[in-house]
Amino acid sequence: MEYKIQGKSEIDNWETLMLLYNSALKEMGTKLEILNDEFQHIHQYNPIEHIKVRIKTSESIVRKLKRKGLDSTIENMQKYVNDIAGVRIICSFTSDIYRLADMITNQSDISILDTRDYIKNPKNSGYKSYHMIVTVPIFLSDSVYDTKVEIQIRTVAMDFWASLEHKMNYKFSHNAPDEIKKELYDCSIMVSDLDERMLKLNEEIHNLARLG
Ligand code: 0O2
Repeated sequence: MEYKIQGKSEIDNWETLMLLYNSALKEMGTKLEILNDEFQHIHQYNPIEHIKVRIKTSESIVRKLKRKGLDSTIENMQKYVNDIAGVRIICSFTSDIYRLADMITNQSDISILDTRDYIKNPKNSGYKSYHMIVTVPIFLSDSVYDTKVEIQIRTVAMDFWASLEHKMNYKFSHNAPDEIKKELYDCSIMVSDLDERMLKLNEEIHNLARLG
């Protein structure tokens, strides 16, 4: 997907680029905190367990561009690397994921560029998560820049699985033995099962507590 930071003037240096992405993470972090607080205020519970933010390292940005057959220019970074600024939101239940995605979509200053539902359509590895590529406006002294952020929303169980799979790929340089990949895939089925059962259980607890 091709997208360039939209602003009055071109971004042509690394420092300004990083300033924008760091600011976009701060903006998104504040927005999410407010949504979580409002949800707590109305429904007496927090849909967000915790939030992790990160800026992709320069090495990782260069690697991604190389993989796509592109030169490491500031322009290509803005256009083709969607996850330089990344926010990971961890929830308790799958229903919270879709609730949060809707709340983010409803923010009038956020534009949704792309969504990928790896929960309804998991990757072959078993990877599950809900991904959104959004832009958030960053107001500098003389310009406004719509800056891209990748948001990954997943349950605690999905996050646990993805961390181990990430570690496996790192340790084996994406060449893990088949039996380990198979075992991890089986675990991803257990993760889906656990998420489904915990959601049902939560609903039952909620209903019983309301009656009693
Ligand atoms: P890192 O080290 O986390 O930054 P695209 O260029 O948009 O076509 P892209 O960016 O690979 O392709 O999109 P995708 O598939 O939505 O993945 C974006 C990010 O999601 C990845 O960033 C990972 O963080 C995470 N992810 C995607 N697939 C997997 C997976 O199978 N296992 C795990 N553990 N994480 C995954 P990076 O840059 O690959 O990695």
